[in-house]
Amino acid sequence: MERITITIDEDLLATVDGVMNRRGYTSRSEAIRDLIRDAASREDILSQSGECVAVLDYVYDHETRALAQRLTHELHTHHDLSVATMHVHLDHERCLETAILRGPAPALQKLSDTVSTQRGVSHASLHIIPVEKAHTHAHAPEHSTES
Ligand code: NI
Repeated sequence: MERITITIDEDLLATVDGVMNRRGYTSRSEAIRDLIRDAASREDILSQSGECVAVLDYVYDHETRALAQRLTHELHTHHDLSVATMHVHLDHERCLETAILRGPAPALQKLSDTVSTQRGVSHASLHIIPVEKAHTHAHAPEHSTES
């Protein structure tokens, strides 16, 4: 291992200490290493070219002008990436949506960015799962018209 010195502002350090206490790390170094590993594995997935599935969650204010239509429009524009969406009416103003997506990781990240940067959208989170085909196999042949 190598020892490095980093400069970090107090608020961010308080966040690191919070993570450390909640997750039971014994040192800041250990906590920071794991946080970097998390970020690195997300970056790794983004650099892969294979097929991925993803879960995109976000909360939005359905009273924000035309936001619901804009979000639906984005998913229709990318219907090739969009598998299904679940909508939950959280309260009088807010809706929670979970969209299941499928496609190349960079395209999924881009769609997620488009959704999460809309004004009125909060708590957006994207979880990408690589689904490389382990092997190929033949499915049952189609029904033959010959008898
Ligand atoms: Ni709703």
